[in-house]
Amino acid sequence: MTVTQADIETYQRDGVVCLRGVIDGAWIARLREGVEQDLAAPGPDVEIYTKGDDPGLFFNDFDLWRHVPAMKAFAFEGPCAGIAARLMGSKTITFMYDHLFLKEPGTLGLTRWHQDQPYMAVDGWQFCSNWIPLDSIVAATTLEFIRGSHRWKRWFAPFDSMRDGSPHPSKVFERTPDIEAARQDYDIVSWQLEPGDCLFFHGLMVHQGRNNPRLDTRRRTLSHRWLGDDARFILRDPPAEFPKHPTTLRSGEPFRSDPRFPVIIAG
Ligand SMILES: O=C(O)CCC(=O)C(=O)O
Repeated sequence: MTVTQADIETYQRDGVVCLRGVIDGAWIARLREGVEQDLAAPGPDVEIYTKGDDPGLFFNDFDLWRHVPAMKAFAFEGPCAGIAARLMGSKTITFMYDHLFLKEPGTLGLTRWHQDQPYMAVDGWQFCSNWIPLDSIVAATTLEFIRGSHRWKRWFAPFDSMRDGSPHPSKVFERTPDIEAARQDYDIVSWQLEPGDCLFFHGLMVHQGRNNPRLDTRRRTLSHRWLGDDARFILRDPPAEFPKHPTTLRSGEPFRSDPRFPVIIAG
C-alpha cells in the first residue's frame, strides 16, 4: 500500500505529508508532455505573472484536465485520488480542478504565504491539495509549510491579487501575518523532492512556493484539489476565486451535484 498508517497520522497531525516514489516514470513522462501541450495551447483562464523584462516565466494554468488528455487520464486513473481518500479518511473523492505552476529557470515568482481553502468556495474539513514536481526540487525552489497550521482555526484572506496588489475585501478572513519577516517564530518544514515524489496537504495549511532562481532547471509542478465526504460548496462574499466558472451549486451542496466536478471515487 502506498499510504501507511504513519503517513495518515502525519497528514492528520502536521497537515502535510511527503510521499516518495508514488508516481511512476510513465506518468511523469505523460505529464511532462501534457505541460508542453498546455504551454502551446493554454486554457481560457491562463495567467502569466512575469511582466516585461522580468527574468524567466511564471505561467499558471487551471483545469488542464479539460483540454489536455494526459492530465485527465492522470486525475481519473492516477494514484492521487486514492491517496487523498486514505489520508483524509474519506470514502468518496470528487475532483475540483488541477493547476499548473510553471516557473522557468531564473523566475522570481514567489507564491507568498497563504492557505488554499480561503481561495475556494469549499466548506468542510476533508479538502486537500497535492503538489507534484516534474523536475528536481531543492531547498531554494520547494514548497514550505507551517507544521500544524491547519489546526489553528484561522482563515487568512487570499493575498492581494498577484496582478494588482489590491487588498482582498473579505470581512471574515484575517490579514495574513508577515510570516517571512518572522520565520524563526514558526515551525517551517519543507522537503527536497524528485519526480515521482509528491506532497499532500490540508486546505488550511499555511504554505508558500519558492522562486526558481536556478538557471539550469525548470520548475514544473502540478497541484490537484481533492474534495472528500464532508466538503460542500459555500458561496463566499466576495465570491471565491475557485471554481473559476459559474456553477449551478447552492451553498451546502456537495460538488458532485454539478457534473463539472467529476466523482473519481464513488464510495
Ligand atoms: O508551486 C507553487 O509555487 C505554489 C503551489 C501552491 O501554493 C499550491 O499548490 O497550493
